Amino acid sequence: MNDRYLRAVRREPVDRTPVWFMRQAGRSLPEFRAVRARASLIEITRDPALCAEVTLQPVRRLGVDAAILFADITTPLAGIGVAFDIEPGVGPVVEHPIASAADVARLRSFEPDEAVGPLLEAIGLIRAASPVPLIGFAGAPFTLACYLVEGGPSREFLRTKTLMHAEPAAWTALMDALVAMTIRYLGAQVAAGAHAVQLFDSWVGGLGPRDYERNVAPWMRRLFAGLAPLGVPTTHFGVGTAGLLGLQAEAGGDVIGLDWRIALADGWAAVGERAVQGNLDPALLLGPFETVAETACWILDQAGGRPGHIFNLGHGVLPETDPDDLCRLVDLVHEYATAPTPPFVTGSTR
Ligand code: 1CP
Repeated sequence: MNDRYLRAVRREPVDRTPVWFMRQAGRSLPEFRAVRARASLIEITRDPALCAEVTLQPVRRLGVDAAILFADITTPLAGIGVAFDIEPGVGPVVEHPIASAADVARLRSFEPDEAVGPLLEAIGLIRAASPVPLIGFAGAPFTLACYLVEGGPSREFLRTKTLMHAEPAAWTALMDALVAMTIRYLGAQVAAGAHAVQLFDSWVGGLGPRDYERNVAPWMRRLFAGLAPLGVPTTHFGVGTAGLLGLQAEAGGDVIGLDWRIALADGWAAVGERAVQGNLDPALLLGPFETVAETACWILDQAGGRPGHIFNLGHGVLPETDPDDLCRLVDLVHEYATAPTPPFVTGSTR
């Protein structure tokens, strides 16, 4: 197996910088769209062979160094008794949003085999067939809470923030339930064969550092402590988190995800002795490839061949992205010389 990804996560030297893309399965791939024409996202996650197939599609086409399990962050929620649907063009919509401690008290405990049996079976199939490591994943508790409390996608997360501040007991109970669910969910993914796991805290950048430290970091700490016995590397990812990186790193994760709003060298300095993942703006892939190439080199220059850089976008692949450009980007990252260079100064160009 190509273990570049796992080596970089452990900050060991690599022959080439590993690269994979968040949301690489689905979205921009025509072969995914062909599957999606006959099966919904939820149906795919309940069909082991189909789920394995769409997970491996980008590995075959793009030549990336890791696979990410095809599922959604909302996938485990049915297992704690949350009724939701994924609406085309919208995203996850929860039938009865959580508004009180009584709503939280109605959540059930998560039984992996019952809740996501076919998905766990898919992991076994992927593990047997994949030439690269498989990354399992889950939504982080704050980001899941955003969907559960808002009832669907939101920009400001006002209900979520209000619950956090006005109903601290409900917030505590909700975080507690989501941490417990996520430890069991990721534990089952690892037992089924996932080589590493990533927590997507996609919306946590909406919080200020004080709120993060008080109302999210303790739960992330507890979550990472609960994952430690699994013995697999963990990635802690967020968007818009330039002001939170130090706190996120302190909360946990072998790898910290960086988005494009901070230069990679500055983000790396903020997280200290960790591996980092990132951080090309996915929007660049909608423009000329020259700009993608130039910016990718700028990012790789900042990593400067230091062990522990996993190349990725700063957030997910956009649906309009041309898969051929993703192939070219993978080749560029792999062909880039990774010999260590003198310390990088932000702003230098190649
Ligand atoms: O694309 C892949 O690699 C496949 C696996 C995958 C992953 C890793 C899907 C399938 N969803 C996710 C994670 C996910 N889902 C995140 C975290 C990563 C990120 O920030 O992008 C988040 C926030 C979601 C929630 C979600 N699911 C949204 C966003 C809505 C919002 O709040 O703006 C949407 C549109 C979905 C639906 C969804 N999930 C996945 C697919 C392929 C789709 C499209 C719908 C469909 O095909 O039915």
